[in-house]
Amino acid sequence: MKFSIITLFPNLINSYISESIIKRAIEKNKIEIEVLDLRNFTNYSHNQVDDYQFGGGKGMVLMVEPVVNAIESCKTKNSKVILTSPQGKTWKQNLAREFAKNEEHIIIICGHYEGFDERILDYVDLEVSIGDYVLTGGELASLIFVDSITRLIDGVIAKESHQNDSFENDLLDHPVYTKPIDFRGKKVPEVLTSGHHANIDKFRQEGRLKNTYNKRPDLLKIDNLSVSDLDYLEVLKNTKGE
Ligand code: 6GU
Repeated sequence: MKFSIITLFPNLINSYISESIIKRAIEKNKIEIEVLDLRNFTNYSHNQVDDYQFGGGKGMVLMVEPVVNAIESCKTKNSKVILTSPQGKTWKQNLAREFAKNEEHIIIICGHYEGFDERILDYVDLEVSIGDYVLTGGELASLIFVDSITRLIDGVIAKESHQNDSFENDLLDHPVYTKPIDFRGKKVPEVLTSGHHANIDKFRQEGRLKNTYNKRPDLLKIDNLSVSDLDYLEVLKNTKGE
């Protein structure tokens, strides 16, 4: 998977991708990240990339020309062009999964300033937001796209690590514990140290249901649940999630 990130702040991107799992994914050739400095693609003097909006109004607007030049410098017939914007479709785990599975080159344009010239949208496949709030720029959002897609690419992290992720199967993940077994009287549930795998599986599935019921009931989709899941949900309803 190749990512091309078009940004006014290449250092922000380079700093994040030079650490941890993303760094390792690059070293293992699972992904390639190309960082394109938008200022290198303008034909205006003083590396200008933004200007006032026609019609009046506050704030600077990203100009169409440098953005389109940057896209055209790296686009091939297999590229998907994403624009970061609070007006976009909300990024979700299922979108990350689709991109990880189907795409080979993702171009991400980091929006900035008050907005972007509307004509940029003609060169974009998908406008994406990371949530209902406004950021100063698209760099954090672009890193979120790269990160959430990369960890789903084969060989980046162990498969088992994301099969049970929150949002897989529309449930949050179950609680997990590590040593010590007793922390100030708070004990690790005994079943987890029992070695009884069927009981552990049951405990974990109930943990997923309980977490989702208590923290994100909006995610619970009855159609996706088994009969025993539904039975346990009834228990949760009767005990108010305890
Ligand atoms: Cl992708 N960009 C900006 N600038 N603000 C946002 C966003 C993106 N997603 C939510 N807010």
